[in-house]
Amino acid sequence: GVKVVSAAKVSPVEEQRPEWNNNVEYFINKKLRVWCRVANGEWQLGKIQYTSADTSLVMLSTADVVKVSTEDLFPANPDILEGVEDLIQLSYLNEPSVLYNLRVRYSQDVIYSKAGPVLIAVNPFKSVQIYGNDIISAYQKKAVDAPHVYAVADAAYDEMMREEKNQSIIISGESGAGKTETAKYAMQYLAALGGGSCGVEYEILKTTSILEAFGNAKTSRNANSSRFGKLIEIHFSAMGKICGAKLETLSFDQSRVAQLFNGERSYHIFYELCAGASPILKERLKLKTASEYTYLNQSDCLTIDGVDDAQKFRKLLEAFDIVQIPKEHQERVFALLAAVLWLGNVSFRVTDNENHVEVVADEAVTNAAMLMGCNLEELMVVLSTRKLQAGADCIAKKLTLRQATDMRDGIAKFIYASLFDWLVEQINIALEVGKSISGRSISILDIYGFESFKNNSFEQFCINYANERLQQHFNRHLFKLEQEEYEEDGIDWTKVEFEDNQECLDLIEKKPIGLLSLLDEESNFPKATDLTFANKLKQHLKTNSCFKGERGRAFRVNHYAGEVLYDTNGFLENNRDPLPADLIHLLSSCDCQLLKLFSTKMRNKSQKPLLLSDSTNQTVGTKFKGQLFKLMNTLENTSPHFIRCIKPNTKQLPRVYEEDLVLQQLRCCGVLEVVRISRSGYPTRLKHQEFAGRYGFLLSDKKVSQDPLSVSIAVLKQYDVHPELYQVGYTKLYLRTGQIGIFEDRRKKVLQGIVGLQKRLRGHLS
Ligand code: AOV
Ligand code: MG
Repeated sequence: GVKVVSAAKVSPVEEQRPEWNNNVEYFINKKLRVWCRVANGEWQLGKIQYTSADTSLVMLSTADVVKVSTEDLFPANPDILEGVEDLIQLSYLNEPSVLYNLRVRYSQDVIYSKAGPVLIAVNPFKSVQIYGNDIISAYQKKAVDAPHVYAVADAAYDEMMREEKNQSIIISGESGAGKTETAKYAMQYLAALGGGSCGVEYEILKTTSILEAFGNAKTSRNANSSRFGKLIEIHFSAMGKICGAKLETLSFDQSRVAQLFNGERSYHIFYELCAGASPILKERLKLKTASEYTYLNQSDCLTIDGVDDAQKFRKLLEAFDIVQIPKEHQERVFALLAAVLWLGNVSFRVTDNENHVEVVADEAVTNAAMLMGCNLEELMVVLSTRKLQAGADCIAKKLTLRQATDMRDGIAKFIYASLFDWLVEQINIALEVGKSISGRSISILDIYGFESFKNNSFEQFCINYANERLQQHFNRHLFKLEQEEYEEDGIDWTKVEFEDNQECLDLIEKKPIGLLSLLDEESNFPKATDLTFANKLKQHLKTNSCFKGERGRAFRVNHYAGEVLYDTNGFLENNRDPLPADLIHLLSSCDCQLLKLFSTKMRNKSQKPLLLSDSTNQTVGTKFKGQLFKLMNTLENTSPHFIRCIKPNTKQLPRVYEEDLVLQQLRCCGVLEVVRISRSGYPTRLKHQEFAGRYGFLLSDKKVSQDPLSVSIAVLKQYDVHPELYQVGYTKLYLRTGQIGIFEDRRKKVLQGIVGLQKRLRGHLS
């Protein structure tokens, strides 16, 4: 994971030690409280009774006395610092103190805190009364400044208006930590602040319901888990009014359409359609209940507690209307969804002892063909044979059961993925930024959170890869840029080395020997299997310390947020995403306008038939990497505002705060390190010219040489500023928090004095 260590390679927590060691006696004498890790691993408050070299006796608040290793003791903060807003304010920055501070706030329903520049949001798993118009206007009027997602959105807006620079709000955290909800509140705030000119803000807010219906699903971690990543770029006019938006998505692995794990669901839209379609629509789509579709009933999970799918469907129809998706398009979308469901029910009959099959001509395939608007016979042929070119002849080869099932699922996944991409396009058309763009924008990033299940597939691999990239962006900004600036300017700064996650990214991205390249290479061998792929990885990647080969098809990756065990089962197949030419041909012959469109797009991407051995065809992994790079590039050109969502328990319950789980998340996202850097750093930086230009006139000794650096130093000397409070770099002056305010006051006073004097002089003369 990401560890930030000082030059002496001690952890940030141990950094507390030297100071603390001299202080143990002090803590005993003053009867000050300490944190002490008791036998079950919990942290408890107590007072040290006695200490020897490495063990201490501590009396807990329960009056029990325990003997603990001094290593398991940390200074506790005084009562007055209980539940501070910003972790920077803590006198003692250690893990138990940070955990306790967040817990105290959480127990009072205060879910937001700051860690220096980063907002921390702890998921309440219940509704808390801290949102809505009154609170929005309080933040807008700057009547409150408590940490809040509204405050972050407000700061981004102000900075955009003031500096005319594009902003981004980057939300990260594990699956179920609250990213998507937080993103919605941020959008709500911006809509309130910048809305009113053309009403496009309502459309923007409504796109969320559409995207969630098609892109979210119930997983074991989150009943409304985003299975795609999104970056919504909200554009503002020069007056600060919203004038449009642009959506960029990070595609998802569509295997969920055809295959589900127990307890999970497919995308919400399928259940919503089945539950909410009107009788007329149902009749037209030959729609049955969700329980009758193999794609939906295979996981024994059809409903979500507390969610009314039928009502959600009505909300979706409303959203479609607001975003101006025409009714006939809506109908086509529903027909294709029903077609996907019917495809899942298509079955095959084995015709010989080599497992070759033909399609069973039942209502499933009939309805699928009807809904796709294609010829039934042709669909049955495509589902059960493959055309091969043998010299000048074209022969049809029967597929085996496995191949035919893959083909069927492949068509379903292709239709669904194309539908999702098409919807995003339609939304972008509806929200299109007007011609009079000012170029000002705020982007909100909400992707899928880091995932580690018992069984991790290609889907988790892509998700975790995206999070790995995002983590690097975070590191770069908060650590690297900071540190580089100090170092370049020759500042004596307790060097902060950090292990960033470059090695893990190399493992995945490096060419030609990285996980993605090897996957593509192996995907090109028709004979390759999951096992040959796993062996290839083990052979080539063993030198990378983030990689660990396991027995059989498995391998481990040491991600910044923890180690994940992947099963290569399905990697090749999901990466290939093959669509044979005859299928594309079939789709282009369909009556359905959308399918025609999808097939043309597919054909344009590659002129050649899209078969396995076609290396010019982009694989899923490579396409994903391309999208991710594009997204990161958009983000690179903005000033980032970071929000870290924390999941307080795995049960999705309110009022439950599992310390280990919270600690692990704080550690892997480097919260303590951020605080440490912000505290020890010099947040104000001014070029010597700027400083000298603004405060140089304060000098009483006008004989100082004219170069800005000497002027700056002379000003500091004149006011006897303590050396601890500033540092002089080659090009800039670095000041501790608060110093610039003091100089501004001095400046103002002197200027007022001058103006007063001039007035008096003028009065005297007249
Ligand atoms: P995620 O986006 O981080 O997971 P969500 O934003 O979907 O997580 O949050 C999960 C659930 O937590 C929501 O459905 C709410 O029930 C609850 N929740 C989150 N934030 C709040 C809040 N501020 N107030 C009340 N309830 C909240 V994933 O998309 O799985 O990574 O891929
Ligand atoms: Mg989400």
